[in-house]
Amino acid sequence: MEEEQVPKEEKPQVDSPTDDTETAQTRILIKGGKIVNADRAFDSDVYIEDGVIKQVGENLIIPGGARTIEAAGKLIIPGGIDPHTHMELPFMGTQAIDDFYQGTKAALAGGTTMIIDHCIPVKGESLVEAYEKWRGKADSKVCCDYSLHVAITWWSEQVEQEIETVCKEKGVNSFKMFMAYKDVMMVNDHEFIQACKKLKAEGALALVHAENGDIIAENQKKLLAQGITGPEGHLQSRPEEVEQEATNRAIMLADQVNCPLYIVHVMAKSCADTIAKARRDGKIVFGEPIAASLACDGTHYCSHDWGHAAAYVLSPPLKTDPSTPGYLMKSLANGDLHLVGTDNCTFNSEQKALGKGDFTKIPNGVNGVEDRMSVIWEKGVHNGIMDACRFVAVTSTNAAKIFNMYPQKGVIQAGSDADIVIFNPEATRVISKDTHHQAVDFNIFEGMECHGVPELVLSQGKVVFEDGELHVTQGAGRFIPREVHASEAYSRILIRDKVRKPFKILREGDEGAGDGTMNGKGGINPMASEGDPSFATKRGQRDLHASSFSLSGQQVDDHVAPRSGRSVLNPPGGRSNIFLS
Ligand code: URQ
Ligand code: ZN
Ligand code: ZN
Repeated sequence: MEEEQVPKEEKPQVDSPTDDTETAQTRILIKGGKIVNADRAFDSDVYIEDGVIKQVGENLIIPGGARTIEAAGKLIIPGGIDPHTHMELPFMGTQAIDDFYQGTKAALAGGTTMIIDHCIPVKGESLVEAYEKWRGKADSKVCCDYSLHVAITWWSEQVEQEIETVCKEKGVNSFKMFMAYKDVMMVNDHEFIQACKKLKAEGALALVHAENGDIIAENQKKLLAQGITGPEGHLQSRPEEVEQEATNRAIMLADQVNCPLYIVHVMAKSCADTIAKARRDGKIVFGEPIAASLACDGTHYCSHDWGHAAAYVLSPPLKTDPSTPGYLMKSLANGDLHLVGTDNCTFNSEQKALGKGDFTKIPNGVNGVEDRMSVIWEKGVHNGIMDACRFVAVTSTNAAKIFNMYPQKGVIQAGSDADIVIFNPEATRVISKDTHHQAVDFNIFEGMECHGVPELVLSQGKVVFEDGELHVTQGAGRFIPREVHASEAYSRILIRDKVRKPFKILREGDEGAGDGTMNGKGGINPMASEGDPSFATKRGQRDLHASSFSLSGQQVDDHVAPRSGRSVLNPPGGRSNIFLS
């Protein structure tokens, strides 16, 4: 990895440090701060060596030569993990302007020390070849650690086989499907189901962009035909129910094949509620709002300044209901939603102008990767919706757990990577395109004053941001491989495999009919009433819990000869109430 060619205006990074500088760089003691992990906050010091947290505690005994950083009054938090970015994505006839270098540099400046980006094969393209291509783009540019979701934009036996290869050989455990972008990235329900079946078989997580791509295409045609060509057309082509229907459909389909599901960029109140209800029903689904949906609304699309309105175009669109950001933030705080992404996919004003006269050609995407941490602190913690521990959970720890990188990532503890932010909760900063480190010439949070400022950032144990200055090295970031079967998603899935069994009704003439059991072939018929001969019990014995009949007198299944050795599968919902062993 070559040293970064630092443009003149930037402070030269530490070049060829002498021995003691090298030691100071690799040995760091952070003193006097308050460590905030997802589970608790406590006063303690942190000792770091060679990129790893070696000790957490007070009065630490450490080797000589360490640099001491005083952090009294500051919070020591795990580096942010942004689970949803698209650096230099080729999209809608152009390419996202923030590449893997500038995008990760900006991430570090904002306190995010890892991104999970997307490898998106075009339809018909090999997933493995696309993966290698994306690695080739990113590895030499990233300034912080990263990983990749791989998109499934088409379906075939080859795709099915390559999913296995990507899981087993490329360190990827998360795959994205789009229900929108018809004819470009969209998969239909059959393809979505097949993909979920395969992902479940491999122990991987299905991510979904949930919008109904077919009705969007219809709406786009209708609106253009009516002469509505501005960014307000984007908003009207994708009303909230277009997102909510697809959210519900994706949850149902994935659950039917017992595949864990992750809904990206949750933009609507009704979608947060749909996810919450699904989880209450026992489904394994995670919801990811983004910084944009937690801090902005869709009134911008009606701006008379075309460029301003177009800058907010992303899909699903921001909602015009001004209570949406607060509602989503409360859903995030209470656990209905789980972690914050940004969907950082930036296009400059002249790129957005590709859609002048036709809103369907406005490249979709906004910024967020640099400002996410401060925006969530301001809108979530500073105004009392969540506490600091929940902030760490939703900006770092939950991503580490869901994508199977915990505790290497997402926590301040011995043995974890030294991706650490010294965070000043009382400091403020005003967000602006004029001061941000991103390449894009617009910032959707322009002018927003935020409490909660990263003052110093460590990436792999090296100081990469301090006193407002970046000291990054292009290509220093690593690709972080992720094993399948993340327990956050799969611990229950595997149990459900055992419990969720279909039942079979045996009818007159069927083999085993009339003996009251399901002939060992099916679960107990939950619809059978006590008088029904198929009111089965296991091995012909009475299920004292299944009905109120007493032990004395004629019994509903006296005609059933006691049987031994026959086991029946459990009824839907598990083996509760089965008295029998
Ligand atoms: O859909 C996505 O997540 C990508 C293509 C970014 N653009 C967007 O509008 N969300
Ligand atoms: Zn999307
Ligand atoms: Zn995205």
